Amino acid sequence: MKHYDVFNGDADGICALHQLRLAAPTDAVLVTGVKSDVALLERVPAAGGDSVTVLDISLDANRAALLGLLARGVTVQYFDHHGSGAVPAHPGLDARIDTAADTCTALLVDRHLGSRHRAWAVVGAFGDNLAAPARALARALGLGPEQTAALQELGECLNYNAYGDTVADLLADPAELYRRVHRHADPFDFMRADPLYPRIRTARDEDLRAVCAVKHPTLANGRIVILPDAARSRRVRGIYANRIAGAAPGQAHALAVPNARGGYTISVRAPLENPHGAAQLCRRFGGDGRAGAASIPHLPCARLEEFAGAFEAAFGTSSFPQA
Ligand SMILES: [Mn+2]
Repeated sequence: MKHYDVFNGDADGICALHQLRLAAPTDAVLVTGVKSDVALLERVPAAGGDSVTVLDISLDANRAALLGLLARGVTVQYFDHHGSGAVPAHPGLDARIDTAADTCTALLVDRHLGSRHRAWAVVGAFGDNLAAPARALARALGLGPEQTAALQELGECLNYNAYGDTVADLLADPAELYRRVHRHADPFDFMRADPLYPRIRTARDEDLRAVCAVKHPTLANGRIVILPDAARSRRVRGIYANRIAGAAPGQAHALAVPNARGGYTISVRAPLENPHGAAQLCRRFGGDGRAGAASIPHLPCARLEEFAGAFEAAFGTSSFPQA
C-alpha cells in the first residue's frame, strides 16, 4: 500500500504538508510542481488500498482524477481553500475545504492539528499574502515583531520559489525544497541551517530590484502592470503582485508577464481592503483562484484589451495604461 502526498509547490502547500508530516510521519511519494501547475491528481497512479493526501489545489481542477481515484478504492484526504464546486459525497473522501478569503491551506491544517506546529502555519499564511491572520497567529505564539518579520520573509521566499512556467524557471524544485524544510521542526532552525534559504532570498531581492525599476502608471482605483519578457519576471510576479497590492490596499492590481506561448500570464489581486472579484474575473479568461487573488495561465495578446475592460468593470478602475 502506497501513500501519495500531492501538494501545491508554493509556501502554503509546503507548509501545510510539513505540519501534517511532523504530526504524522509517512513514507510518501511526493507529487508537486510550479504554483500554477494545479492539475496534479491526474499524475497519481494510485490503486485500490492506496491513500492520497491533497493540499492546496482546487478540487474543481482535479475533479475527474479525484472521482477516478475514489472509484478505484483509493482513500483521499483533501485540504484546500480554492473554489471547489460541489464536494463529492463518497466514503473514501475526507475533504476539509474552506473558501473564506481570510484562510489558507496551512491554516486549515493548523486547525486540524490543534495548532501543534503553528509557526509553520504562520509561514504558509504569510506566503499566501494573508498578513492579518498570520500576525494574529504569531501573536498567539508569543512571537515578537522581529521573529514575525522573519517568518513573513520566509513565507514570501517559499512562495517566490514556486513561480515560473516550469520547474526549470525555479531556484529549487518544490519537492526538494519541501524535503529540506521537512528536516526542521522549527522554521528558525531552517532559516539558520539550510544554505538554500539565503540563495532564494538573494535571488528574490535581485529579481525585485530589477522589476521595481520598471515604471508603471497608476489608475484611479487600480493598476495593470506589464513586466518585461524574462525568466526573472516569471519568478517574481507573485511576490511583486503581493508587494504592490500591499502598498496600495484600496486598489486592484493586475500583473501581466509574457509567457512561452506568446501571450501573458496574468496575476490579479483584488483590493486588500475589499478582497472580492478576482477569481470571478479570471474564470472568464480560463483562469481561476480565490476571491482576493487569482490568475490566468494564458491570455492571448489579442485579448489583453478585453481583459483590461473586464478588469475596469470588475474593480471600477478608469483607463488602460501603456506600461
Ligand atoms: Mn494556498
